[in-house]
Amino acid sequence: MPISYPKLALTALLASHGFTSATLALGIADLAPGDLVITEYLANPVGAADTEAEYFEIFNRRSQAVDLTGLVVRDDGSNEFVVDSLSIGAGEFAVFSNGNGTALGFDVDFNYGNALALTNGDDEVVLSQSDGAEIFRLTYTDGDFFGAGVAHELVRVAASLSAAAGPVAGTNYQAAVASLLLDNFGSPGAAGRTELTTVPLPGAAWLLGSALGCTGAWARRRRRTHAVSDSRL
Ligand SMILES: [Ca+2]
Ligand SMILES: [Ca+2]
Ligand SMILES: [Ca+2]
Repeated sequence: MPISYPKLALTALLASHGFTSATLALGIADLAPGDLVITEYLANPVGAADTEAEYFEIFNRRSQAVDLTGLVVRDDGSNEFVVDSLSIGAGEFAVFSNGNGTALGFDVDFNYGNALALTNGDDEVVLSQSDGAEIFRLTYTDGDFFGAGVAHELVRVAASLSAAAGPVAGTNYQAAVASLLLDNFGSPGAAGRTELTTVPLPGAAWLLGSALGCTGAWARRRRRTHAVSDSRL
């Protein structure tokens, strides 16, 4: 017969044995290729400037929270920034934008300012560890393949998917259909049309992780603004 523990009692029990959210949250160095996936991008917003309304979305495939501090985000040119403080819950999304999201009506988890641009033609967004090891690579050759203002949504978060390409060069992404403001379409912070899969944990680890996950202690998300010049749009 299954044993049921009250949530707070179990959390206190775990804490008394030295388990904390910091103990169980993963760091960037713990990740394997494909553990973080870029599930959506909007390179060419309409009705708002490219310099304030571009965004991309990261999905955490792991069944544990991930502390993204130290995550390097770059392209193959001069765009690059390092995440200074942000956590992403198990099976959750984080929205990265060069603005605050108000123009198109969505919430932003990390504002990278002008440190990175999503070129409307061809571009890349690479998520990597500090030593350069790539966790995920998005490559595209047509930044508004479905028309200006239509975000590209990943079709499926397939197992071991660590690189994906936009339409023309590849078929990993499809047109978003959910409405944003100013006749833009996308699902920043939500699955939209993307079919999700996550990496399962062994039973005992899942129990500990879900008990602490209920506390919400590690689910913090902070917004940061950076000022690094780059003129590519
Ligand atoms: Ca752009
Ligand atoms: Ca770029
Ligand atoms: Ca989405």
